[in-house]
Amino acid sequence: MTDVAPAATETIERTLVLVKPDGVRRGLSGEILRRIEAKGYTLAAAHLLDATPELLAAHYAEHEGKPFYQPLVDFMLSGKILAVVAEGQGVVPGFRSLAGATNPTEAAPGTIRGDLGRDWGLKVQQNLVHGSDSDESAAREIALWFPGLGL
Ligand code: IDP
Repeated sequence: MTDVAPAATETIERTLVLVKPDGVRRGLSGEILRRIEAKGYTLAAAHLLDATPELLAAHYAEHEGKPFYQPLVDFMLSGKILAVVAEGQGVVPGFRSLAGATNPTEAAPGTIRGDLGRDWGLKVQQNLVHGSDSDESAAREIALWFPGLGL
């Protein structure tokens, strides 16, 4: 593998990864970080925290009003979350490829959700991870989960 530091002019791409409470509870945080690093991305920041209703309302604003919204918020409040900023060229789509499809039953083998997730018959997809869906979302979400970091 080539291991080349970015040129000074290269824009550093970042994404927000969340290891959701099911991932932390099941002891999968290390395995998920291992996959991010094994792919060649760099961990720029990480912290374990309890989310608040206010933080989740901002993070999931686009889903407000959907049937799974309140179960999703309740699930995200049910335990610790590991919030991570990962860096690297193409990391936004790249991490979503690593994560796999939203529904872990449909997620391809080889992906985090496909290998490690399943349907638990609950009202929300407990699918282990979140990854930002665009550079704009990443910037917004990193500011929410890492206020004051200045990234
Ligand atoms: P993503 O996490 O794959 O980007 P989004 O559509 O942004 O998926 O949905 C956010 C989260 O809401 C999902 O990761 C999942 O936990 C939950 N979710 C999404 N769609 C459904 C659904 O149809 N039923 C139950 N939960 C859902």
